[in-house]
Amino acid sequence: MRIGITCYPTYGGSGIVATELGLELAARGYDVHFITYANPIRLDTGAENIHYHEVEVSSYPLFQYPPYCLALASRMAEVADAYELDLLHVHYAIPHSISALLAQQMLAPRRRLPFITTLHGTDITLVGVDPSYFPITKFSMERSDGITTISDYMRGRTREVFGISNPIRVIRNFVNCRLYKPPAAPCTGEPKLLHVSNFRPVKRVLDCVRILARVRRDIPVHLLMAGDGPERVPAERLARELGMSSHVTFLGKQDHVERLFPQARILLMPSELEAFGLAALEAMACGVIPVATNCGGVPELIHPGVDGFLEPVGDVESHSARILEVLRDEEKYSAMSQAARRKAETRFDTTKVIPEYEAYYEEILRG
Ligand code: GMT
Repeated sequence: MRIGITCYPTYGGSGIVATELGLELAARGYDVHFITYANPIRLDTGAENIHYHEVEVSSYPLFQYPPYCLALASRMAEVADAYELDLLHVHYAIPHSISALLAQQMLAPRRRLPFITTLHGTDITLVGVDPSYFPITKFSMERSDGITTISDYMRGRTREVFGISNPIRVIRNFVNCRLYKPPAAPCTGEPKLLHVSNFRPVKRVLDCVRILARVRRDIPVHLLMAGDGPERVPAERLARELGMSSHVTFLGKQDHVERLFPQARILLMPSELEAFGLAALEAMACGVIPVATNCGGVPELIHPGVDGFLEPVGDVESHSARILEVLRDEEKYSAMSQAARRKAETRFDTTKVIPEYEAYYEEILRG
């Protein structure tokens, strides 16, 4: 099967899922064509059946906003034609879904080119509901040949907010448990807390610094902050104000987070909303206990008190209390860490989830 994949190639959960999916499919013998504006991170294998087609958006003085959506549609149609793609799979609805629809229509006189839209989170919960994007997002979903979401929560929100009646398949995010694994030897030194995100306001990055300050009143810990985005400077400022600067390291964007997770004891995910919470799953695969918020699709991943914690959004005290609880009780830590790894392996490993995508592709191709 020949598949065209489009995503945001920069740092972010949807791009990571799309790239890892492409790599896994290629490893299973599919011909995978990434059609994106930059080479997706983590796409560094050099495998023969992985192709990358850059979308170039030329500018012109008349264009205050260069029409990326149109350049993408043209490139999709061109690549689909030249490489005889069987289907397009776009990640994050806006604007990828509408570009796929245009590409499909361009090819329609000659042949069928179905496309699947995978909804990841803010494309529905934040950006898609903005009045300027709502009608086109709804339209593109209604015209998709298949829709998948990454959690039951996302399926419910999509139906509720957009009122679409198309079937929506839930295919959860996944992790490669051979790559993401616990450290060979136990971590030494000050226990490390880790936060991984795009530092957008929805991630509540400042809460991580507040949690660090609270936990350090009882136990010496160090905070690693991986990623970058609009909340980084405010977080650095808050760390200075709270006297925490020497206890936090801002690592910036990281290409190989699988090397980072095993250094940590706890993952902090204090988000306002998460449609799934991929970083929590990656942490669990490495035996790192996630202390997350009880929001969106996260309860579908974390069983509180068993393989992680779910606390109220913004409740720094309760997040800190949970961290102290497990860092003070090695037996409890170890039991939860093993349970986290076990869940990642038994429910969310690539070997379990990728076949769901393969079966879905077959269904869509059969029409
Ligand atoms: O978290 C973000 O803002 C980035 C966004 C993305 O599309 O890159 O992440 C969403 O997709 C991830 C992968 O499916 C999910 O694990 C995240 O929970 C989801 N983020 C939100 O819903 C805020």
